[in-house]
Amino acid sequence: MNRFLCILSCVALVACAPSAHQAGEKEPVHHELCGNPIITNMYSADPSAHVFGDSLYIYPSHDEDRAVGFDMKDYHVYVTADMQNFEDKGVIFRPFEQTTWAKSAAWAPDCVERNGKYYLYFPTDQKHIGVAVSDHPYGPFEDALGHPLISIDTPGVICDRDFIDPCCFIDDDGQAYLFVGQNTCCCIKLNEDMISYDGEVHIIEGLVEFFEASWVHKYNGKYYLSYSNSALTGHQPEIVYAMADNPLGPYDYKGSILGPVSSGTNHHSIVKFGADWLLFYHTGDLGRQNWPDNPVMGAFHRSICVDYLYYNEDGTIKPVKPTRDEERIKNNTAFKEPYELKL
Ligand code: FUB
Repeated sequence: MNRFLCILSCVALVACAPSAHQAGEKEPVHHELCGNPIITNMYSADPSAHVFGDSLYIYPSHDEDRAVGFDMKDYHVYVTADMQNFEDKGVIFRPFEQTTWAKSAAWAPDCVERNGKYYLYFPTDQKHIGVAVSDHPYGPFEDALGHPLISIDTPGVICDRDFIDPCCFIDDDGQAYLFVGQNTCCCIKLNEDMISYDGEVHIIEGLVEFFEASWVHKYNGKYYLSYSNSALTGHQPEIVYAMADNPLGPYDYKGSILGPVSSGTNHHSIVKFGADWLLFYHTGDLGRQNWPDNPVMGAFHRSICVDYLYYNEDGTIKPVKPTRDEERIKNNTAFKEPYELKL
């Protein structure tokens, strides 16, 4: 080949080489974060964050103002396109009013999208997991089954404490998994309809000091199961994680992502939004600010935070250093006057 032809073919090769983002595809956007906590209009905990379309949705638990204990009755959703403004879309589901069977403890939920429908998995009564469905990510949701999807006494379930904290993960091949439980991490493979499963309960192996708050995500072909470790072993719970080649494991324990937070309980989610990987979690900072004479109120008046999450070259996760914005804490409106604490 003469020199001219050689240069020409090199130029053609470069021009035809696929770029990281093909023509027409949008370059992922980097979002600046607004400061923690991100939700300050009410108390919110157990953030389950998902990207649907161009927006990020957060499905938290709703800690009631002035509650003494975990008093949660309904679910809100928050939506953002820019990580600066979080719109409260209001109540999307009330399990005690909208089901015939749920009576108490509407704790940490999760929500996923499949074939244009949205499925809200919610725990109640510390023993049931229900599923509600909607045509929109912001509801309204309706009980899909008229009974729980799975309960603590379902054959195959191993649970010696609360049967709570559902986390739904949909793999690239379309198989959906629901992880759930305290002390033991159980998992069921959901059917295509997302409201039934194949009957088998899998017990996840390889987790160290698993307590609660399981969350599964995928990065570079590997599965990451992160969770809150046990408060019963003499330390405050941390968010730790393990990695596997298969969603059902066995998992290989890796270590801590987030240290103890000011609320006692630790509960998180991990999601990629635009160019950034994000760790959502909660703290008791608003509760502590609003109940200065009673620091335990931070445990029941939590609020959602977010920080960037980074990976090492080998795929392990770098520990996250939580950030805190004093102005946002001071100016919160979650605390509703007049102050009347009934202990
Ligand atoms: O919010 C109530 C419970 O506290 C959740 O289910 C646990 O994960 C812990 O955050």
